[in-house]
Amino acid sequence: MDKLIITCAISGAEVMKEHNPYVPYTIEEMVREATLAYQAGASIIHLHARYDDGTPTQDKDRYEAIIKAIRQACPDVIIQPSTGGAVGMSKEERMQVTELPLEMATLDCGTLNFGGDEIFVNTENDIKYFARVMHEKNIYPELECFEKGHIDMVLRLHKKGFIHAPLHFSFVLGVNGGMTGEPRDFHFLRESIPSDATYSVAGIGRFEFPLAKLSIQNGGHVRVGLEDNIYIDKGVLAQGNKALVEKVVELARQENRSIATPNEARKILRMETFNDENTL
Ligand code: KMH
Ligand code: ZN
Repeated sequence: MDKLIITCAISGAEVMKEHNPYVPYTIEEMVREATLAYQAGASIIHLHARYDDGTPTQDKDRYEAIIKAIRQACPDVIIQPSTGGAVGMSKEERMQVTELPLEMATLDCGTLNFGGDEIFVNTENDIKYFARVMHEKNIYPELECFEKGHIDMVLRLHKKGFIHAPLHFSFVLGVNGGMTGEPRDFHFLRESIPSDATYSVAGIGRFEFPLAKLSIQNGGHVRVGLEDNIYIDKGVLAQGNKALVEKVVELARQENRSIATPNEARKILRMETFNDENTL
């Protein structure tokens, strides 16, 4: 089994300090959360930029400042900005970040309800557009799938030449409007992707750690972080992203799975051709 790649989704676009005071807004807070997560074992930092008051933004200058500051503290970490942004942003707004020289970014692979009246819109043409821009700019796409139909979309667009290998999926399970994160959901998705594809699992809320354990046991990779879950235990707030990463490292230790460094993660994900020019 490959070593375990831990992604930490440190900030998100919807979770606020009112939910957990460790959610980072300022550049200094972003660096603190990223560095502690990296030191704990995360090799990929999934990043949503915020302004100092917590407002989510896809502004490329803000991303650039955050990425440069994180890179200074953690020189080899893989930084994966979001092209999903926050619900309601236009695709042009979301794509601004890809004007930067990026090694990796998310590519959201379908539309879904996102709680209450919110809809996270990713039409087929949007996905083709995001995939084309990222391919032209040599940005490695992490294929975010919130339900099985999104995997089918990836496989169809891959066959038609819009999405290119290597295929690395992220199953984001437990969004209020997407697929839940029960073991049968995990197995269904895992069995739905090509055998040479890689995958990571992000369980939302209470699904975070049970899914992390299943993925560790089955050879998948894991995403945790305050974007997905603010609790370390039922009703107990996590004291930052570090605590969530540490809990996954302990689960991996129990399952005899060692943790990948960023460079090992690059090899496992077949990213070698993506990382030469694309780092700030
Ligand atoms: N904030 C969500 C609406 C991504 O990062 O690409 C979308 C999201 C997905 O978080
Ligand atoms: Zn995200």
